[in-house]
Amino acid sequence: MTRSFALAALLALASATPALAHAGHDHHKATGQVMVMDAWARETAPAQANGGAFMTIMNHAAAPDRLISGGSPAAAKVELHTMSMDGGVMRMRQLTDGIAIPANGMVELKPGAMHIMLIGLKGPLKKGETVKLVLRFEKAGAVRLDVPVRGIGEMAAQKMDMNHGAH
Ligand SMILES: [Cu+2]
Repeated sequence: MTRSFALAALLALASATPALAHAGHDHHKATGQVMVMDAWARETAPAQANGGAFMTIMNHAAAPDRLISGGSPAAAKVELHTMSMDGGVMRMRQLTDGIAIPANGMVELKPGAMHIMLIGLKGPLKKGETVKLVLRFEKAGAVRLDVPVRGIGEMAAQKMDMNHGAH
């Protein structure tokens, strides 16, 4: 089951990615050219109030861009967070200045590091479903995503997908 799900997710990504890239080139040629790859959200327990979403954001433009905010119909609000060690304790804090995406560079949002937080979930994120997410960039504008929900046990499979996706 896990394997076929990972494959299905990979196929879904493969078909979704070119469309996104194309939209970026059509509408934002002169400003930002942002592409989101390998987006996924982690499944949540029924009582869990918040969820995390992770992805690789690439900026194909010669100028830096910045992820400034996000939104989702699945949550009351979307925040940009980071995690860091503070006196031996992992702490999460909001990145109120957004996340800089370097010119011709990429930023990886992943568990234990920078991530997107869905605050006030309207229901649990269920493995196999997708979550609608819009990311707003300073220059590239809004990027709309259908983010697949994955189980915690599928993180190894996700790593494999990412290697394949990047090359
Ligand atoms: Cu968070």
